[in-house]
Amino acid sequence: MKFYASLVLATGMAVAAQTGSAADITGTVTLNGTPPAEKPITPLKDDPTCGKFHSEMPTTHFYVVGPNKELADVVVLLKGVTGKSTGASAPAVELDQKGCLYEPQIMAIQTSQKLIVKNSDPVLHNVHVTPTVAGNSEQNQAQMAGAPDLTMTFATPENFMRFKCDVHPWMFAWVTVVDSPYFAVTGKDGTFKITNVPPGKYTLTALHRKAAPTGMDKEIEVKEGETTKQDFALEVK
Ligand SMILES: [Cu+2]
Repeated sequence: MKFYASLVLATGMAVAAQTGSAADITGTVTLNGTPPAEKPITPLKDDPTCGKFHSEMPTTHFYVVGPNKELADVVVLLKGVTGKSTGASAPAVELDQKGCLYEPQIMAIQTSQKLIVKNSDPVLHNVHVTPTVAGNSEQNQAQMAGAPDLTMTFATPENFMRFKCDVHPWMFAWVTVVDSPYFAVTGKDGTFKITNVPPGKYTLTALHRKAAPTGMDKEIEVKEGETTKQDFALEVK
């Protein structure tokens, strides 16, 4: 009985130590300057099939900016942290094709994490992945209406790996592959939260396809059990 009690105590302490050591990184990304007007996707609106899915003229979404300059679609990650992926056991994530557009257009996954590519449209799409980093292979697969989901994984970190559709030349998505679970993508409020980061010094990078395609770096230190706050102010390019 005594032995059992001490085991429970030991386990409890181990859990407490674990939750106490790792910490979160949070912040907000804002955009300075006025972004250029988004471009109308006229070929989509004019397409006899896909055009029907859009009552208004669809546009690009290069800069998704909130009322207080909050910037969405920014991938924030710990630069150079590799070999820490938990992707093989992490839940799968989805990339959909809807209204002849990829949804979402910006996302991030871990290496070895399953990416499920869906076709929610009653039309044929052709999913064409064009990696630029050795280790990630090009993929080119037709996906009929109602066809089963495609499942993909990527082995190597890559920023903004491009997905295109060979049937609809306006369809793009950019998927960033990270070799750790330490990343987040900002939502419409511009905020991000990276959780359970082991204490240490890191370079935190904010990547935006237009404003910071190669990333804006900030040197940070994560301290045990203490939330690290780091904002980014990107500039229109
Ligand atoms: Cu398509």
